[in-house]
Amino acid sequence: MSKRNQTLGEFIIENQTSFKYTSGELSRLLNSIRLAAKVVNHEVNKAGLVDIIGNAGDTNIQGEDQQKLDVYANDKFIQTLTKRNIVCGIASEEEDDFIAINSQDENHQNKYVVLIDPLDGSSNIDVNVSVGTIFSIYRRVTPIGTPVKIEDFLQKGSAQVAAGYVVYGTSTMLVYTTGDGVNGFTLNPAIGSYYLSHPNMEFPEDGNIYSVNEGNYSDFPIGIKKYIKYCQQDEDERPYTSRYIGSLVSDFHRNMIKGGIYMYPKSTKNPKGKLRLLYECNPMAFIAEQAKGKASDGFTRIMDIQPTALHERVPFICGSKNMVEKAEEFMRNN
Ligand code: AHM
Ligand code: MG
Repeated sequence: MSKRNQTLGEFIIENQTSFKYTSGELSRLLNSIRLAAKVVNHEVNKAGLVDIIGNAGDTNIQGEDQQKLDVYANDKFIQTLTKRNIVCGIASEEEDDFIAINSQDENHQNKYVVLIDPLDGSSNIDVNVSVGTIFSIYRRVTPIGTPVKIEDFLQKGSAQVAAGYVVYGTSTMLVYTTGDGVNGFTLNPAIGSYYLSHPNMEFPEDGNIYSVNEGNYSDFPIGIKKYIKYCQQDEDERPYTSRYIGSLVSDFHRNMIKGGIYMYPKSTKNPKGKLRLLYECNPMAFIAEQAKGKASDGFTRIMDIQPTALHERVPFICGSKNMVEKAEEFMRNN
């Protein structure tokens, strides 16, 4: 039973037995993410004070400039997960290829792989706007005790055993699911502990917020254009309100609490959409569905898409169930 004011550490231990593959390994893994997120949080909060903002000079596989905090967060999560010897592989949005981890345990018994977007929304870092970390956990499909292979990472989202995000906002929160609902924990920075502040989070079935980068409007598919016009009509509960932070985690988090829809459709500039199926869409889709919301590419359930490459992108529509279904209706009929 979840109790408010329970710490995340206590919650993980208490709920370990309700997890279907009952395993201390997943708990240890979640604990490592909790720890790395605390360290990254400290650095994110210092960003305005020290000269850590700005480009690190590297370009990632998507051809985007990496900022120093991206690099820092990437290193921190990889280090923590590698050193603690609890996963057999990691894939990161910031790394070209996956990392196979040689367990120091001679039997190589680790069975989980982690996919991570260490610092999402990074274009917001140097303007003091919220950013986030997104993670996704799968059981490997290749035999335990052998080096991980690409197929361990290219699994459908429906195979996820856990997913979550950290939002570095006005307060820092860690929100995650192991397939048994969604719970949110707020960091008390004075003590350094996360406390259960949002038990059993759920998207309202309907909402009145739509989040999309309307700067790309002229490029959007006709179904999305018409849906946006529908959101703006003065009828029934509409017009809806538009809110777009440009940080997926923050836009999602707000919509889950208040009711809303987030869309990153394809466009001429991003013919497959912008967001990555493995690092961004699948974990957010798992959380959304566990919170009674929905996630789709406009036609297909996100978690049913068979990934074919580590860094592939998909159009993403996610949020309150009735709103996503309405957007899908516009996509189908146009
Ligand atoms: P990133 O992984 O490079 O940070 O990009 C992902 C971000 C999302 O957080 C956000 O929703 C979206 O990109 C914003 O894109 P845009 O600036 O094109 O609206
Ligand atoms: Mg990202």
